[in-house]
Amino acid sequence: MDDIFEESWSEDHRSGVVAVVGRPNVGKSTLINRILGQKIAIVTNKPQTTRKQQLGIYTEERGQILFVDTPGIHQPHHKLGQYMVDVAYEALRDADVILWLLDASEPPHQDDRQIATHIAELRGETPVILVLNKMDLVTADADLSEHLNLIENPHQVIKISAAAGENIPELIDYLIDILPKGPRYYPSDQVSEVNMRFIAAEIIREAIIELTEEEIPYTVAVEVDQYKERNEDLTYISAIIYVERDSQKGIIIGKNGTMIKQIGTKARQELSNVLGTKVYLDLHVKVLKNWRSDERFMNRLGYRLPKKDER
Ligand SMILES: Nc1nc2c(ncn2[C@@H]2O[C@H](COP(=O)(O)OP(=O)(O)OP(=O)(O)O)[C@@H](O)[C@H]2O)c(=O)[nH]1
Ligand SMILES: [Mg+2]
Repeated sequence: MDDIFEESWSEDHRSGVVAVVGRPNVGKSTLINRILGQKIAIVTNKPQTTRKQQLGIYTEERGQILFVDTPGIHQPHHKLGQYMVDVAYEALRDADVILWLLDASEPPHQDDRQIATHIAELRGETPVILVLNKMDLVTADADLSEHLNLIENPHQVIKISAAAGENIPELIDYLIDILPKGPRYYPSDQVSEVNMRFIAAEIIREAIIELTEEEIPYTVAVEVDQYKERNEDLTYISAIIYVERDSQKGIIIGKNGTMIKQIGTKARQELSNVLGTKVYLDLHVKVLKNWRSDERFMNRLGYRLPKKDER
């Protein structure tokens, strides 16, 4: 019998889907990692890090919250960007609760206003919790009225710091309170749905985003082509780093291979932390001309929305 049927929960148990949305870089992935106490999504200081919807499963006595991490909503410039924004709006539509994150340390952007408009259109009866993040960077006398006025009738407003872990239990309390009564959908020890290959590819992409500049972080896709647990203490991973042009390939490899070596070292350390084994990492770089504007290439790299009848 499946584990799920062996677990029991009280009659008052709550559960449901919470879509975590906001513009790029406001801290959505940081918040979900913080709540789960585990890294399920990569985080960088550059915008547009998350590219796909990612589920984070939080379970406790009172309920189970299915957090959906989404790509930052922005003005897209190519098909990949459009895909990312579509993913976020799709998540909004399917949610029991919308958690809208703002960066309290900066005035609202045009993108925030655009999101406000979309949420107003799409929310229907869905409660919206307005979350002001990065409060650790905000002085006590700061005027946040511009943020608070972005949306009418939020169900709750809460000020947090995802990075410092401030006010997170209060946020969880709010969520448990408004979620409908429902079962535990996943076993209590499961925190995500993604497989290790995907996590490995994302960690390699994270290292590249952190070590490169300008357009490079945005033009890179990573595909793990081999993932082998050689033994209890060693994982072998081989991955292909795709870029859009020959010049970008040159930058990723670097002079005498110095950049690719740095990327390998950084990614290997993080992979080792996350997997708890030593990691042997083999990286290759290939050019897929303008893949971000080519739907076939995007599909191949896993950037595709399921068709309506596949959902
Ligand atoms: N000071 C401070 N920094 C934070 C906080 N939360 C997140 N950050 C930083 O903000 C940056 C972006 O964080 P992410 O979690 O990647 O943001 P995101 O919203 O998932 O970004 P996208 O995936 O690009 O949409 C990182 O450098 C984080 O360390 C916070 O509460 N305080
Ligand atoms: Mg993210």
